[in-house]
Amino acid sequence: MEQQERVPGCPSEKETVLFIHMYRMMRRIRRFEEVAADLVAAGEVKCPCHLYIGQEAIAVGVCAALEPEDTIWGNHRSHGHYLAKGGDLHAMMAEILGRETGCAGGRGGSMHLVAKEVGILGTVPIVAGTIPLAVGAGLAYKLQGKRHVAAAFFGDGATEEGHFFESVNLAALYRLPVIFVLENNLYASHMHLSERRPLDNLDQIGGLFGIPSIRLDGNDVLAVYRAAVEAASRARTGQGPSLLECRTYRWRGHVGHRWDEDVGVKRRDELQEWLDRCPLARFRRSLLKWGVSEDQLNALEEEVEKEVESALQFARQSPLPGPETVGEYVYV
Ligand SMILES: Cc1ncc(C[n+]2csc(CCOP(=O)(O)OP(=O)(O)O)c2C)c(N)n1
Ligand SMILES: [Mg+2]
Repeated sequence: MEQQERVPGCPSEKETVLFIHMYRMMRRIRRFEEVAADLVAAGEVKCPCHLYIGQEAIAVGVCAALEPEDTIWGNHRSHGHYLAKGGDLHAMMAEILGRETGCAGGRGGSMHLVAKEVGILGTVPIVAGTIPLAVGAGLAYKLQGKRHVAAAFFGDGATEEGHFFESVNLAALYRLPVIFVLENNLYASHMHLSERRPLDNLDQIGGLFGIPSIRLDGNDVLAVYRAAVEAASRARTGQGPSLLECRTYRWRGHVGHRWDEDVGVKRRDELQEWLDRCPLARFRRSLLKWGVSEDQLNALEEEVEKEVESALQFARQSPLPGPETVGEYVYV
C-alpha cells in the first residue's frame, strides 16, 4: 500500500491486509457464481444451482471472524459459504459439473458441498437441516473442552421450521459455542417475507431464548465481520450462542440463472434498488477511500478471473465418475 495520510476511521495496515483478502473472497464468490449462472443457462451444469450473488458480504464477513478449526454448516445456497471458509474452488467447480474430482466426488452437486479439512462439515438442502448439526458440533466442542465455534448459515425460510427453535433453545440453555447466521434475503422460494409472516421481527428471536440477537446490514461486510468477531469471542469464552440477522437480497431467481422479476409481491420494483446496494461495489469504494490503489484492485480482480477460468478448465477436463462406482458410498 502507498504511504497515505491516515484519515480518521481508516483501518490499520494489518486490517487493510485482511480487508483486501476479504474483498478477494467476495470477488471470487461473485465471479464463480456468474460463471455458474452461464453454465446453468447453457445446460452444461445439470444439477440445481441456487446462486449466492448479492449475499457475498455475509459468508465473507462471518468466515473472516472464524479460525481454521472452527466449523460451518450450510444450506442449498452455499457456494459462498464454501469459498469463504477456504473450500477449494477447483473442487467446487468440478462438483457442480458432476466430476470425480469434485469435493463430493461429483455425487453431491451444488447443494452437497463438503471440505472437512477446512471446517466445512456439510451443506444440505433440507431447509434448516444443518442448524441442529451445528448445535451438535457445538455440544461436542463443549464436552471435549475445545475452544472451537460452529456457525450455521440459513435463510429466513428456515426460521419457519420447528427444529430451528429447538436448536436455538438447546444451544442457549447449554451455552454452546454456536453462531446462528440468519441470512434474511426477504424471500423463501417465490414468497416475500410479508406474505409469510405477520411481522418483520426475526431479529427478536434470540431474545426469546436470552441470547444476543441483532439485525445487521448484510451487504456491509465490515458490519457483519465485527458482529461475527463479537459472537465468536462470546462463544469461545463460554458465554454461549448469538444470532445475527443479516439483511440482504437474493439477486437471481430462487434457483438457476434467471432474475425472477415476475415473482413475489414487489420484486420487480425492488430488484434495482438492491442492485444499487451491491456489497462488492460498496466495499471497493471503501478500500479506495482508505488508500488501496485502483491498480491493486484491478490486478486482484484479474487474478480471480484467471482462477475461475482455470477451475472451469480443470473441471471440464476431469472424468465423470465411472458407472462401475455407482454402488460406492451407498452403504456404510
Ligand atoms: C424441509 C424442506 N422444505 C421445503 C423445501 C423446499 N425449499 C427449498 S429452498 C426453500 C426456500 C428456503 O428459503 P430460505 O431459507 O429463506 O433460503 P433462501 O433460498 O432464500 O436462501 C424451500 C421451501 C426443502 N428443501 N426442505
Ligand atoms: Mg430467504
